[in-house]
Amino acid sequence: MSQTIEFSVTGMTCDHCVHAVTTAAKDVPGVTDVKVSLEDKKAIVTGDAVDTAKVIAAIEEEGYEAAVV
Ligand code: 9UX
Repeated sequence: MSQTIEFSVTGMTCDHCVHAVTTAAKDVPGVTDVKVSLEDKKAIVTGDAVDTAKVIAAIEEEGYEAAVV
């Protein structure tokens, strides 16, 4: 079943940051869609059986802080 998970993401200051976070989250198994908002400091991740810890780890590997909202 498809799920949508909201993450807070801190440290993004430009569109390149948004792109880095988006591509990192999209590489996590099960993720089908990622919408990152620089203004809201959020990442909305959609997918099936998504491991939230893996999403957070992928985002933090890029140098940003993430947490499930
Ligand atoms: Mo967003 Mo950066 O730039 O070095 S990717 S601030």
